Amino acid sequence: MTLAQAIENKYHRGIAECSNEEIYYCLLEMTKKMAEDKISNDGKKKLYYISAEFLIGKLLSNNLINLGIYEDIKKELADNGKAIGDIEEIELEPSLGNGGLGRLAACFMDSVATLGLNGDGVGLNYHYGLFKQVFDHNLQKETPNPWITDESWLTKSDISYTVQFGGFNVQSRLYDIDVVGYNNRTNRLRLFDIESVDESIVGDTIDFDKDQIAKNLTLFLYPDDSDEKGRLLRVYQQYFMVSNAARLVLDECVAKGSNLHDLADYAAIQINDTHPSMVIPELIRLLQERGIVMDEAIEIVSKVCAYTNHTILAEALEKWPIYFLEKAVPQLMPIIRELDNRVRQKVSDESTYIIKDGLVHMAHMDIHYGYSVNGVAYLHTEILKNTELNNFYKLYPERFNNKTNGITFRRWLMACNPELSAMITDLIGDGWKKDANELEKLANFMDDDAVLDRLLAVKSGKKADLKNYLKATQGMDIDDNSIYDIQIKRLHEYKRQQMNALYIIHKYFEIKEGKKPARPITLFFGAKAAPAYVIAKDIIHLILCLQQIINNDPEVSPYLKVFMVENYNVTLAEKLIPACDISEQISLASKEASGTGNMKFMLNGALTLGTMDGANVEIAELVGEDNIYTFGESSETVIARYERGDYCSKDYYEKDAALKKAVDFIVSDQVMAVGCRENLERLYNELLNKDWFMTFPDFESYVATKERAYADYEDRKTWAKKVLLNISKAGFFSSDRTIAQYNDEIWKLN
Ligand code: GPU
Repeated sequence: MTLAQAIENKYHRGIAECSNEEIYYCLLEMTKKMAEDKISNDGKKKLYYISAEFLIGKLLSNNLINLGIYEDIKKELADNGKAIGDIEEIELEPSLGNGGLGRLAACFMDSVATLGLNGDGVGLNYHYGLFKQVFDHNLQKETPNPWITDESWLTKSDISYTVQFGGFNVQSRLYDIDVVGYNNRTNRLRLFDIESVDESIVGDTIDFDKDQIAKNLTLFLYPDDSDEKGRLLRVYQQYFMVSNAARLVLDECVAKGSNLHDLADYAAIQINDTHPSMVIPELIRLLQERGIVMDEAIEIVSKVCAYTNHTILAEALEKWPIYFLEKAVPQLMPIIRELDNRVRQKVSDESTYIIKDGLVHMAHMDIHYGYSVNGVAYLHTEILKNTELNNFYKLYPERFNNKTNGITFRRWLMACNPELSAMITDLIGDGWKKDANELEKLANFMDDDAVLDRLLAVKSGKKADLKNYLKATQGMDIDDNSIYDIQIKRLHEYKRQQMNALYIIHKYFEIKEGKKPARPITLFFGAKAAPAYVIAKDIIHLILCLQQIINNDPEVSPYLKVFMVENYNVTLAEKLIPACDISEQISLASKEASGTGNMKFMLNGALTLGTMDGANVEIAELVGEDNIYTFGESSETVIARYERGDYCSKDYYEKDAALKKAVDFIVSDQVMAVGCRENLERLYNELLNKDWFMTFPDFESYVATKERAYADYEDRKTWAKKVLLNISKAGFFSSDRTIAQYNDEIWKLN
């Protein structure tokens, strides 16, 4: 059916006579129908990817591309005076994730379907998802972000379970979102909700009554966990997610012929970080309920569950107080105690016990009772094996493996950068869309001036697009002749947006002193800070203050501008990434497990300015040192310094005059005039007295390397060659490769 026919049937009018809303809802209906026709349950064994987050982004364009009808629809719309971009604007972005972990899960689901594998995602249907970020007086404010409309990608199913908590029950309801593979089958995202959810308890802020679990359970993603009630609510959410997931797994496997003893022939469960870890005791509990004895239940579950670790940050490794679990999920505690006792009987190393000092260590349970443990980049997995999880590695070396992250090229190239996609296809054909390694063929054009010119022209076009978009949506005045230097990711001290801010101050002083850059520079930021993460919010405050001071200074703004986009999300990422010249990946070495933004930028022709951390290490290896800007101390140096415990930020501050000047500016009258004393002084003191993520030792090499990148940018032809080389090497970072490895080495579907 053409769009015109669908519109005629629905509205009895032509496309040109319809509003953008009407067209959107018609396309939604039409696409959903086409996607559903491709739902398949083929394959005896099925993957269940359980995750608290699926940051799927808008779905219309992606689904049209994966169904192979994007170009036709775009043309039909254009013929009727409509732009597909305007129709896309109608869709609200589901905000079911925080950042990298959730976006990775979404890319993985796309690749699982695209590779024709039988696998669903299982998670929660948060009504307000992550908060919407608003800037007010240079401060982040959080407001609710409703995204569910009457007609949406969600389909209500008839699946519902009673989930038991300490003292009360709730009734669940499953909603599905189709996951359309690229020219392949449709799988599903299974999102559980509660029947008794009550949106009316949320007002204009993200505060709500945390005691009324049966009303609030699925309202927000990771509600504020700065207080005990918030953390307890998170336990309720996690159990609700896994109890539903476990029942879904068992019911589907039984329906397919499993007698439960052979569950591992029917199901593989991937535990996405520790948020779903309670699925292990819950499955054991349910198997016992269905007549299987404890010994065998443990054995079965241990052949089904595999765990992915996404961080070495100690504060992110979940440990729940026993009394939390006793209160929320008392039925699990006897099982967790039994699992711990069994570890105690066979293992002497107390550091690996599940229950210690009144806390339940979720990752420990996953490692003892899962059959696979993986990190998400080569360096990360090495650090897990040799340092963080070394005691476990010694017990179970065969369980540890690496799966370097990846991204789906459908969304992160074909959909967000059709101009670059078309250029690539003109040069090497469209085989790269199914086999990303074919991008290597671009290396044949390294000395072709016409190709290099076209590459630069595509980039200029995307820079102009971004300029226009941000002018229209956020009122920003951007010079598209400037270098676009972009840092977009969650705000966290280890990601070191504060170091970039110190660079900006440093540059501001240089310009004031008459040292003007060869070409104007625009620094973009996009980042949300967790509502309770005080210093992260102070860093946003500093950046917004700098934006106000610098952009309004007629001496400086012709050469340097700063823009922090409001409410950074997937939709904005899709506009920012194709326009980027320099990709900031400046985490403290050893702290960023992988990063995936780094891969998206590389694929879209930005050069990386980064530390040797996470997947940056693999990017550097692939492109070679001439085609990446690396700087800073190594992960070994950093880990050794933490072990010695002798880092003193003040020493660096006293020794480096440029650094001192930049840091002092934070509490200068000039910044105070546009900012809040409390926030700025707190940040200043934090840096001076702690600087836990060691920005000061890397500052000098960061500045020097950034300057070198800016200088290199002026040799446009050499720059274009580096860009082309980067794109040609990006194939490795396709999530199709990552998923093929998960399947070959962990899930073994088919
Ligand atoms: N990550 Br743990 C998150 O986004 N959220 C989390 O709660 C945890 C990890 C990220 C890592 O920080 C990032 O390095 C990685 O690329 C991403 O997960 C996907 O593995």
